Amino acid sequence: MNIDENIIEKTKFAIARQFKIEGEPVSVSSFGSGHINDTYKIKTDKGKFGYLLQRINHHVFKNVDHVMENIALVSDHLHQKRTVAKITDTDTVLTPVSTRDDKLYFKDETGNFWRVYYLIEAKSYDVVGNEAQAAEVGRAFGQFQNLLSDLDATKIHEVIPNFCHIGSRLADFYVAIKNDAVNRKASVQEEIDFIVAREKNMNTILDMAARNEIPLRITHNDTKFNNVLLDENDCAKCVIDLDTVMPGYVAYDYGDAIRTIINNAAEDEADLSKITLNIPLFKAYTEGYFEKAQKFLTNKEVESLLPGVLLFPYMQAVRFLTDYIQGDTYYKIQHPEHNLQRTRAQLKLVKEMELHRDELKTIIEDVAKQYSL
Ligand code: ADP
Ligand code: GN1
Ligand code: MG
Repeated sequence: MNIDENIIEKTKFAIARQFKIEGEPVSVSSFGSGHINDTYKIKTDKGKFGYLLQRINHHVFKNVDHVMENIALVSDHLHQKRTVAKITDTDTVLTPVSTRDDKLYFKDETGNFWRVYYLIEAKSYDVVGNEAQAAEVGRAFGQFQNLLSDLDATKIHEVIPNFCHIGSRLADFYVAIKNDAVNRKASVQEEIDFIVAREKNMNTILDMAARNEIPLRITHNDTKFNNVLLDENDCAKCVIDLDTVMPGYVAYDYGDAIRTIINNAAEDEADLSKITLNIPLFKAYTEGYFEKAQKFLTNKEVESLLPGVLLFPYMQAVRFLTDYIQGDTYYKIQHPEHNLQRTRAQLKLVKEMELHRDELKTIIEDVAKQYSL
């Protein structure tokens, strides 16, 4: 345990007490497998709620006020919409708990930022188990976008500018290569060449946007499978991880979700032969997604979905490799070569997508046709 972790360990209980939680915290334990924030489950000695404490990664989210304002706005909007529309599904809304002095986060004396959510008794999975789960997560993200489609986008802060902008991600990649801060460039030339060779094919969504063919909506921007909680019957309970809710294109959310749904292996699988496409899961997610998203999708947005699918494993590889080349400063890693292993896994996914491109296109078109899109 380093000094930083030691301080956190000692102060977690005190931090939990800063929030309006019922009862006294009796245990605070590490939780989840996110790559960005530090997450802890809090148990208390009384009350009907459990809580989730998070240390917000303020190196990634530089303006914590903006992050929390976005989350509160989205959470309130989702609560309101569900009441007005009398939505009685079993799913629920991610809800922050405020501090005893009515703030959305607590800043400790060492400069760390903390927040608390009500704990939702449900599970997240890194790899999809079956088609029912894929369809349910498709419905959850479709419904999420649908319920946010009338939220005033000007009220949302762009917490990480150009978060899904491939041009910007590639620019960062080239800066990392140029600086070669930890002398790793020479060892990843094959991966660099692979990325450079495909650069020109990755602008479809930005080109469509530049021609005003697709609208800017409010999107989640981190739609990996483990950002939806499922209950014991595999029903979606809640879309979580609202840190990156920002204006974006629906193809971004669809593409990032498919990146984790369609992969027969984990995002960071070391054995590349295991990274193959699970087409039935792809179809199930697409059907679930359209069930909810057909309410607002335009024909051009439907056309943008396949480019989104091809873009996201590529962009994720660019991001992981950039981090590897610059010395692992962004994502949490479990071992020194983790970001390279993640890069290789995502590049294998790109290759698989390229091979099955036509098959994927036909499935999207067939599902869209059912809704005359
Ligand atoms: P990160 O940005 O690091 O991915 P998340 O907000 O996604 O952080 O949280 C990490 C994990 O914590 C999630 O994958 C999920 O398992 C769990 N989690 C997050 N929010 C809740 C919640 N309100 N209730 C229950 N579990 C949650
Ligand atoms: C991060 O926070 P988490 O683990 O859900 C990242 C996403 C990446 C993802 C790759 C703020 O998501 O953009 O797609 O890792 N979040 C941020 O697993 O950068
Ligand atoms: Mg997450």
